Amino acid sequence: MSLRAKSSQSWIDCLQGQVIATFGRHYSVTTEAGILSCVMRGKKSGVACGDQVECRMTTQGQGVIETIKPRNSQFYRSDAFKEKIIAANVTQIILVVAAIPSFSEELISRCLVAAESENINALIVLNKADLIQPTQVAFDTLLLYRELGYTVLQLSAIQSALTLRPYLSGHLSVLVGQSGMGKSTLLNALIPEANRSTAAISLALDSGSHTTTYSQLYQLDKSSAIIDSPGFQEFGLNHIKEENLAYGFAEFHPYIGHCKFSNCRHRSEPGCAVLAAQEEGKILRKRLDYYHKLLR
Ligand SMILES: Nc1nc2c(ncn2[C@@H]2O[C@H](COP(=O)(O)OP(=O)(O)O)[C@@H](O)[C@H]2O)c(=O)[nH]1
Ligand SMILES: [Mg+2]
Ligand SMILES: [Zn+2]
Repeated sequence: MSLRAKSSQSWIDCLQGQVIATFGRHYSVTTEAGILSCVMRGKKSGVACGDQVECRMTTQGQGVIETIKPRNSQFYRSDAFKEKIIAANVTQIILVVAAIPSFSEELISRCLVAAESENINALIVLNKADLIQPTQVAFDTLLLYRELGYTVLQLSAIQSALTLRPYLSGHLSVLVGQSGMGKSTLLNALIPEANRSTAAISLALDSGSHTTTYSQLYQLDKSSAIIDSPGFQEFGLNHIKEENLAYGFAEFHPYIGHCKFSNCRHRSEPGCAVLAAQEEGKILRKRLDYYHKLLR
């Protein structure tokens, strides 16, 4: 075979695709040749739903991911041992909370820090609004996030998800939050044919069960898609470098870069613009304290 023919052959073999589901180390990739069930070259992990990849078909319906293209964003969480990528290239996280089972405020704060530090838009959905009394209480506890400028949408996924629909337009969104909050129910309301499995919550344990075991991306229309992800109960931020942590706080943004020292960590340094903003009442004491807590 001539060199020329060989190179054009490898060009034909190479397919552009997007990862739409991750099952352990197996990935579904949509390509112009249809959906391929792929593994990653060299059995490496770290492929995520939303990744743009180059892959090669090996046999009918199967392939190998050769490369992951540079990501526009990566939404990570860490546990004690390592970082776990939740989704790649998302432009928006939809943080799903509900009054029952109860949600963790700490988890919300941490998710928002992770989103902000990657420049990902964040939206809070207070689901199960049909549970009127407890939802009212939950809505009040979300006041801080509304004050910070985050939208908090109340809806009942078992009734309708229509109020959420306009916020999804033009975005690659990912549903995140604790198990049992109703992420999969919400996804089914948006895309009935998705048929995601959902599970009853345990009132005794005040928690949901991990029914969703893999992430999957669903196209809503030409320019919008949404990913359902398994729930989590902890959200570590070890993956965020100390010098980037302040970016996790949206309201700090106007002041970052205006401190006297370029490596300012906004603890007690002289000439710190962030500390000055807090003293002028432009940053809540509570948020600065929370930043310091995470810094430690
Ligand atoms: N009352 C009520 N229950 C809901 C609503 N949405 C979901 N659920 C219930 O909450 C439980 C957990 O839902 P699921 O979608 O599996 O949560 P996920 O773990 O976040 O994906 C299921 O029993 C759902 O029927 C809602 O809007 N109202
Ligand atoms: Mg689920
Ligand atoms: Zn500073």
